[in-house]
Amino acid sequence: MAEQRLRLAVQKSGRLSEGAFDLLSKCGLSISRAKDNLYGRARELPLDILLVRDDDIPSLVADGVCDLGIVGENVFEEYSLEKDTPYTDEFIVSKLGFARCKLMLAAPKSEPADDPSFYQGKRIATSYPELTKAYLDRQGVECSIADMSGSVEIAPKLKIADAICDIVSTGATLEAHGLKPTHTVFTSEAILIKRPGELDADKKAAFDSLMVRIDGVIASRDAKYVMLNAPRDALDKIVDLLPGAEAPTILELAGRPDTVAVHAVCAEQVFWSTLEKLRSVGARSILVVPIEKMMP
Ligand code: PRT
Ligand code: ZN
Repeated sequence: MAEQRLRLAVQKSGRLSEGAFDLLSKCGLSISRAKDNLYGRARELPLDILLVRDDDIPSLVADGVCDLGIVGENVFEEYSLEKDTPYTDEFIVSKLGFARCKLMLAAPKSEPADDPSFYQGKRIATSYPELTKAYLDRQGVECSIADMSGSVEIAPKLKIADAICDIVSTGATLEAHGLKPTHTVFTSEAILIKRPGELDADKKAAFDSLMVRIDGVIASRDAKYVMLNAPRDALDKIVDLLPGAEAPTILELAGRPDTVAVHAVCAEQVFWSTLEKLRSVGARSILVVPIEKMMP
């Protein structure tokens, strides 16, 4: 029997596709795209990519057309609420750390909207009716929803709605339309979802290999290898300052028994301010080196 290939749904073009293809590339996968741009194929693993609209990804995975999907948590959660099924735990495999954004309520700048009660009885335009209603229900606020598929930010000006609930990243779009964000309804990033249930053996092997790579890419994203020299008596302070470092390697410098070299993998970002602090407690010759791949 022919080898079964894992199927992954990815947004064809938009705010998720660059991050998704960047992730696959960092996983060492080169994807050749079919001429129609609806389909891609990885060379290094039995993995096929379906290029689709992001809104279709949750149902493609839930219905078993695809085994996996990369989608915004906001779109997935909206779908779960719409289907009235607590899909979350079963489906979400991993948060992917890109396409971060917030779904926020926003009102015209002149309105006193600091308290959620401002939205009582108001008409709110959104592409996320379920998430919006669920949030306002929790606040004990009743409102009506104008369900729009795009250009939500123009609704108040057109008098279609009093306020909106939309995705915000920099806030520039709200600003340009005379709106201000007031409350965060949902915080989102790209996630990897998987259809529940067992995969057959070929697919399972490909999935396990893909996950080792994805976990490695995520773990090494902020990770740095830090090397420095330090007076032996400042060692405790220095190790405390290294962000997210476990068990650094300490080596004695030849001919200088009072000085040691410290080598550590820092799991979190290493900022300039951290280097300044390290220097102020005696560290010298500090090197911060990127890590390309990591595997536990
Ligand atoms: O065509 P298709 O249906 O596949 O794509 P789409 O147009 O529905 O989605 P797309 O590509 O715009 O967004 C896909 C996903 O990216 C969303 O579901 C979110 O999870 C995530 N994401 C991250 C964003 C943003 N950032 C974002 N800024 N989605 C939309 N925006 C919009 C925002 O609403 C605003 O209108 O981008 C505009 C600019 O935002 P500001 O705040 O930077 O001005
Ligand atoms: Zn969409």
